[in-house]
Amino acid sequence: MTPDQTADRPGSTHRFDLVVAANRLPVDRVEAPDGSTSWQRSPGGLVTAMESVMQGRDGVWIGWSGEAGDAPEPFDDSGIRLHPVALSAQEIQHYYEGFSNDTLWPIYHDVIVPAHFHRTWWAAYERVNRRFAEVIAELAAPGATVWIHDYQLQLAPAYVRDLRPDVRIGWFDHIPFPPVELFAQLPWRRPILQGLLGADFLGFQRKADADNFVRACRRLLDLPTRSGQVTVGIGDSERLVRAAAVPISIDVASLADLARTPAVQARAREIRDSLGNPETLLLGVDRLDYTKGIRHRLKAVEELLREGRLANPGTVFVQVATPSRGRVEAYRQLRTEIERTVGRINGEFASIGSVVVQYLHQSYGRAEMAALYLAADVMLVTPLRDGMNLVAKEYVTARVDDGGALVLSEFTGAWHELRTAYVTNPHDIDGLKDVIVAAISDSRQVRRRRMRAMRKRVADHDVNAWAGRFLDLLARDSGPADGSRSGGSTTS
Ligand code: GDG
Repeated sequence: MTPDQTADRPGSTHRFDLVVAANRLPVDRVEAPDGSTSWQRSPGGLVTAMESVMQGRDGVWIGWSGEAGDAPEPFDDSGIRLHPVALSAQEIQHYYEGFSNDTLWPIYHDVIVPAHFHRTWWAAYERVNRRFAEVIAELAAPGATVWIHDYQLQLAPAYVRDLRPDVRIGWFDHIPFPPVELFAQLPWRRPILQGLLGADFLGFQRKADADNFVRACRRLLDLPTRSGQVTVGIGDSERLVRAAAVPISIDVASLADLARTPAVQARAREIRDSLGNPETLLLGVDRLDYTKGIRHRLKAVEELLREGRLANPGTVFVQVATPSRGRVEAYRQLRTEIERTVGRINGEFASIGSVVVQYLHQSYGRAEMAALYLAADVMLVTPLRDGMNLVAKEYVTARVDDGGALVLSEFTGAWHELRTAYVTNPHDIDGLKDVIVAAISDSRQVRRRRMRAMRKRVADHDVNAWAGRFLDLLARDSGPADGSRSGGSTTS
């Protein structure tokens, strides 16, 4: 979409009933061969979910465009008003790559790699959160609903409340919320909690994440808490902040429809053909991130090959590792390590014309992803820690044939819903190997039964249900702080 399509949109004085704020806008600027540029929708269920709730509701989405420097003018895309927020090149380094991805991300994912603390990064994080809050305050209609997303914007709820006490503020955490023992390492632990407590309602992927947040408020701020709620302020300014699990999902209908198209079905067969029609096609699809357990997965496959429990020819492991955060050192190191391991495995076990590990450091379109899901006999989702993991939900949804098998780490949010997956602790390499073998060798009936149960669960809890539930919980009256009326529900 281009900015000129905003011509018939409300002018700059228009205020919106629903204001969504996320670090990124749901679009990327793409350049055509002739040098002209346009905006393209980023893939992902969040955009679809927001589209369905925003289109009927006079909504605006506030976020960074993905490029350094001045923000483009606000514009429309698929009926959603998009309002870019500017980030300088240094703010991208300090607020985004630094504080968000090299301080918070490791702390919130069990410190799988060490977190780095820099006061200059924190200053940028505060500044950018304040900038987002100012735009939110400017664009929100009286009494509007404000929905802020994720760990990059934890201070914005309190800043918005200061500027606009009339609006209702929700925040959703896409990643885990860490146990207080890890969270307490953050030099800025108190202002972060105070920032979040500006919200009326906080949504998390799992009940354990909501509980971790509430416990941190009790331990680090000394606030009165009970299950799923924190009391802030005193006297007339006393209010309840509610915290509950609202697990995110995917756009089930559109992915299942895509997987049923003849083109995608044919492409799935073509993928298998081009790999030499292996007996077993294993698949991994992840952003190249140390939280995803790609190294553990490769180690398990390597050992299975060495032990002869998997054989080449006969087995192919396709690992799509989408490029991610390549300017953060821990991600560069991980990439080097993974590529070295893939080379070693292929060096030892491949033969001319048949690699064992097909490693693809690339991004693919939705149709290609659906075809890969349909082609795979076993999907390996083995994160060491993951808020939800949408790939697991996408895989089962794409299996419109009830085929395939899902190996799923117990450290994902998805495991709390997909209980008939082949569960694994990815740190236990021997256990992971046994689970992979079981997923390959169980009878067709057993695998289909497991797959059907997971497909039903995801179909009954799609992304629209998620967005609807979040907004319902946000809209609910908190009730008096003495707890005589209950706040939001907490589910696992
Ligand atoms: C965070 C949390 C939580 C990946 N490669 C391609 C591609 N993808 C898509 C997948 C999936 C999405 O990206 C990745 O989502 P995940 O949930 O697996 O992981 P994160 O990016 O870490 O997301 C996570 C999520 O937020 C939502 O709350 O589940 O726990 O970490 O949709 O399909 N899509 C396309 N081409 C690719 O190459 N089209």
